Amino acid sequence: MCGICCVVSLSPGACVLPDRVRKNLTNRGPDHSKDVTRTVITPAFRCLFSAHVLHMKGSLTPQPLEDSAGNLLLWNGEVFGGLEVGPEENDTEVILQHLSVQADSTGICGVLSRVRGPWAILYYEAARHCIWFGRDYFGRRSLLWHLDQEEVVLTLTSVASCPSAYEQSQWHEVAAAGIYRLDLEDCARHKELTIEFFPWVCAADHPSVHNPDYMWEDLPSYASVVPNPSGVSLLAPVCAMNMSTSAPKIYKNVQSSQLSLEALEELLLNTDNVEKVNQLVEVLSEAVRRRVQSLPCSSPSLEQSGINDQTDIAILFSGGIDSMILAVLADRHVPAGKPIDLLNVAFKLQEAKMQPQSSKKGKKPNSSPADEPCKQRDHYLTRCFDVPDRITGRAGLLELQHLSPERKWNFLEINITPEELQGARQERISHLVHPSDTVLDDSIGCAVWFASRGIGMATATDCAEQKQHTSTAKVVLTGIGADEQLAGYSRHKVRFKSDGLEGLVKELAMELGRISSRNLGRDDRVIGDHGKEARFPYLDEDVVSFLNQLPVWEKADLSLPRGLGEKLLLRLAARRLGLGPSAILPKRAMQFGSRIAKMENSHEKASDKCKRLITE
Ligand SMILES: *[C@@H]1O[C@H](CO)[C@@H](O)[C@H](O)[C@H]1NC(C)=O
Ligand SMILES: *[C@@H]1O[C@H](CO)[C@@H](O)[C@H](O)[C@H]1NC(C)=O
Ligand SMILES: CC(=O)N[C@H]1CO[C@H](CO)[C@@H](O)[C@@H]1O
Repeated sequence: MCGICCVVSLSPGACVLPDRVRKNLTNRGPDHSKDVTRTVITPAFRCLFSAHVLHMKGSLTPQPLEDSAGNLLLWNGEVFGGLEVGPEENDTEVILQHLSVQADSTGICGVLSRVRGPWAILYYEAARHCIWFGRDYFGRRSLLWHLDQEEVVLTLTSVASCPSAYEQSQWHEVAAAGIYRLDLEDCARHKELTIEFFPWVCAADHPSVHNPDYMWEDLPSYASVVPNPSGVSLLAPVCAMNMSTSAPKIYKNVQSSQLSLEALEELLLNTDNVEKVNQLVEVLSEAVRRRVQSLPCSSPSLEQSGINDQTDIAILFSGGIDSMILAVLADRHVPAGKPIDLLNVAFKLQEAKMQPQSSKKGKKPNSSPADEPCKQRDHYLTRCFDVPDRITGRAGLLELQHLSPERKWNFLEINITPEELQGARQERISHLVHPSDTVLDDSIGCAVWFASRGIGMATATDCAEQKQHTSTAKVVLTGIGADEQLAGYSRHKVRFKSDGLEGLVKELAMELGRISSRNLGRDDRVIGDHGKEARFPYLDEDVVSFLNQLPVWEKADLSLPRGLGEKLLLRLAARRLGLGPSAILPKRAMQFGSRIAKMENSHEKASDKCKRLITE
């Protein structure tokens, strides 16, 4: 994980990175910072490249990385496949080597098409004075742009900050629809920023569906985005979605229309299902393996102090099926002696309000005056943090302990009071979430920020005592992408009821297409702020290709009851992996499961602009 940034200026004024942006960038890459500039006199342009590196593994590779020809690379990504990266090699170096030998844009697009894994890139091609920038096919890493209203200045950065009230110009996400190139000499000659667009396409002969103009709003008059003149594109790393809707007539799923484990079992008897389920388990397992084995080195200070049960891997954990499957698969691949952190966030329930002081939260066993005695097994806990995700999280923990009793599972109860939420939102989260700005972005952004920070109460295995625990894991697995691909949301059922399979499959294709702008950029900015790296196994290229090639009726059957029909194939996989009740838990969105939505104004719509995100 890194913070990368570049300021391009055709104006005589200064070419500087605002301090506020720099500060936020440094959080993402606390281990090494460096600035490099490039200046050309005629025609005049200047660029400032600023890189902030989080050291993940091997020896630290400083960025911007420069080669002998003067090419510069700022790479915020991971190569999980596609290009050979030897055990002693660094992926940043390998990417630069590949890019710097390319003679033209086809070559550059070819290299980036081959990478498997998340990335955002800034690349300065010295010989042609070109800057390339963009994000991977799904947009798993953040990249924002900003164009000055008066001066000809473009800023690109992983994370920004909220504009203050008197600033008009907004930050925008760089659309993960392709990559972009600025020919600086050409731009400087015309005193205009012409951004050439190279789209992702699904097959070599497939025309691009993206219209670049539409993705870049509010351009000042000196800037434009145009298709690249040679019609070069990048080949998408996944196959196109199977849009077939002609489900075989005999395709019936289950006798009993009851929501039960027996119903799942019955479905698993169908041999056709078994094969698909096994394939899904295999491809997901491999995706998790790549993400848990490509690891940060342990931080030297901890190594010296001899702490050896340091955790490397944490999972955003609600106890729901998506996170349970990640936990079971991580257990396969994380070395036996290593603990795994399960991050479970809860916002204080208002109806069970107790002492207002946040410092006393969670410490006093059953001290809540008016409340019924706590029914949960953790007697220390007052009911006020027993949100739905906490309850399913604990049940999930029991299932995991049963399946893998040797593993040390650190179930972290992360309890957040309204005061703490407000403070962190104002000071940090609003800046990180920006330019995402809806009520939903606020809820999820805050929930994910607190969860991934990983400070909470951990229960010892014997349940006797809880103590404060801080997760040391630099890698955070999240289950995002499962609902979008396997029809987990209630809106999918609504769409299915009104428009049948055809409506459903269109909805799924649309949602996968916009997942970067809806979720991934935001989540990357939020998690990256802790100097940690978000990894998304459900968005592994092989997993997506496997699911894309299946017809929709094999992924979900929305005529079945809730808790069974949505994400059906994943539920079957969960059962196959030995999971019990969690395999048939209905989907619950994080903002409701963690009860953060309950803390706020209940009359808001999720898509409204969130007033709380506006800073003074
Ligand atoms: C490459 O170097 C960067 C910076 O030191 C580090 O974060 C990254 O994990 C390294 N990658 C590999 C594959 O060694
Ligand atoms: C889509 O699914 C149908 C039904 O399984 C299958 O016959 C067809 O080959 C699939 N199409 C693609 C492009 O994979
Ligand atoms: C996360 C973080 O450090 N955010 C900072 C971003 O920049 C603004 C403006 O300087 C600060 O107020 C935030 O704290």
